[in-house]
Amino acid sequence: QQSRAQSVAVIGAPFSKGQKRRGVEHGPKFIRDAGLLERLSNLDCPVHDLGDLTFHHPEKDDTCMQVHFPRTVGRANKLLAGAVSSAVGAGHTCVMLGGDHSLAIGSVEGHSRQCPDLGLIWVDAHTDVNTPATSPSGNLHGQSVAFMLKELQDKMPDLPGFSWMKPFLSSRDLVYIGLRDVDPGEYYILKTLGIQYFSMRDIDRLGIQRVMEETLDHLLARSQRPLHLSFDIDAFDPSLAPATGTPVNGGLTYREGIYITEEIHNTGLLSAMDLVEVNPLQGASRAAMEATAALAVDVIASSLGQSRVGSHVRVDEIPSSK
Ligand code: HAR
Ligand code: MN
Ligand code: MN
Ligand code: MN
Repeated sequence: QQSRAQSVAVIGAPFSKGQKRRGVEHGPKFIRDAGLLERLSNLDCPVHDLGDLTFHHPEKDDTCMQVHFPRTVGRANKLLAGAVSSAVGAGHTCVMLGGDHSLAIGSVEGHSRQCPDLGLIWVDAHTDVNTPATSPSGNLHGQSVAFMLKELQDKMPDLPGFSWMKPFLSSRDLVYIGLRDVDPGEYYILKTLGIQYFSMRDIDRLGIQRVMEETLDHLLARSQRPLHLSFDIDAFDPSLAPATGTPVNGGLTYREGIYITEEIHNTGLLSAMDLVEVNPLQGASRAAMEATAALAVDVIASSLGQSRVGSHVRVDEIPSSK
């Protein structure tokens, strides 16, 4: 286990126009209120809270090729990409608090400006790889990965709001974990591009230890490279993470989720991460909402080195009783 005392930057992205449910824009505030900064201050790395981004929404943003709010989502991601790129360029491990998962477009793009060879680990119930033409909903949070993949370039229309970016990721540089709700078009894309994925069924068969071994082997066997973790809280079972927009039964246990982040931390290569889709208004009760936010804090802290055995604050002797 490496323990570089890499500094951390936290960026809040209160944004919800990648989907239709209100409330996910409050994610950053609820994750902070659940004690994120305090928890990170217990790790051995300096933490910089860069605050929340301010998104300016265009007045008129008509649906285009069935895609909702393309200009709003495109513009927000352009802003976020710049912020993530600066944070990573300044040497920080960047933590982006969403917001909905369309924000990964900007977060991963900004990261890749500094680290063009990054590998992406997408932990989610969903693949979020619909193109505008395969999307059943028109929601951009279900299409984020399609904007990134070079192999899908000729399937992607030129949408207003997205002229600032072009695809930057190869399908071999991506691994999915936790899948259990994949649309027909998405399954076709997974298979034809040969994307590495571990569904919940695969986790049942192989166990999470083997899944992480194969995930890291797939991304790191040829060479060490920076990692981006994009963690959708709906990867967890809804009993653990009820406050999210599109819960799907049969998700990750607490221990599976934390094992994933511990293994990623232990590579010493985590360079940026997203924690998205915490929607406090979707929780049935205050307790449900707070449990989801607390889980998000655990995922982030564990990704950054909080360990289940000991912590980074070292004790060198047992104080004498005399
Ligand atoms: N696949 C569906 C769509 O494209 C639903 C995906 C959205 N839900 C998410 N993404 N939270 O991970 O609309
Ligand atoms: Mn460590
Ligand atoms: Mn998602
Ligand atoms: Mn999801």
